[in-house]
Amino acid sequence: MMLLKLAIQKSGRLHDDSVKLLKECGIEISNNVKNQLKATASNFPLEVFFLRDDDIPQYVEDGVADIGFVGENVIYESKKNVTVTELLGFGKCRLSIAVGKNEPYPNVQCLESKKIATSYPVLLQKFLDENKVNAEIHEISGSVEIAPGIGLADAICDLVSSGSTLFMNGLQETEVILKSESALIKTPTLSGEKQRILDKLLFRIQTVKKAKN
Ligand code: PRT
Ligand code: ZN
Repeated sequence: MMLLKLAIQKSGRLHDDSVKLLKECGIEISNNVKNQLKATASNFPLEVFFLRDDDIPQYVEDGVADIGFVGENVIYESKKNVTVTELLGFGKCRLSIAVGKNEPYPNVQCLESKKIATSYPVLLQKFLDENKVNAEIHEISGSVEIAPGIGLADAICDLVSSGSTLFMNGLQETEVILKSESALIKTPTLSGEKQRILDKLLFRIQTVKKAKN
């Protein structure tokens, strides 16, 4: 029996919505998925792998997983050769630039020669290049929002959803460089048989999405 291999986040902001979407598609996977590395659906030809979200594009590019559910921010930052096949409607956020709330920000040119802290150096560099701005990118892996307050950077580029983290750190959002939500990505080469399983899954996902609109 051929199984389509799906990678989803093991734990974190996308995990519950990923499992919920499968459930809404009528796909049953065992209850206690949190402590497992993989699970097989009982009523659909699907095997689910639980991974760090950052690792999902690589696994899908390599074909270790056929498809994955992961944020567009992670997909485009990774530069992996995968196809975004369907947007999933959860995990919505934006990748934005923010500066101190009292800093003047007339336009993007005011970032010239500034230090910007981010976990998204690829997407930030692309944005700066498109706007012909030279700035110094400081790559840090977490707690980006505190960087201006401790004198590590003049600005940040980080994910925002409600905006309360920026507010609590005395920052103002000045540019949105990417709007992101979770997406289904697909490996570059999929056998005909697996593509047919994927088509069935996509049909169900589209039906679930339509019912929500
Ligand atoms: O362990 P693993 O590597 O799998 O998870 P992770 O810790 O890297 O990621 P996780 O679970 O935090 O986020 C997974 C994905 O959720 C992200 O890649 C985004 O696609 C999506 N997402 C949606 C968000 C947010 N909203 C979000 N608000 N990811 C992070 N945040 C953070 C943001 O970085 C900031 O620190 O929340 C804070 C801001 O939130 P607000 O509401 O205060 O603006
Ligand atoms: Zn991650």
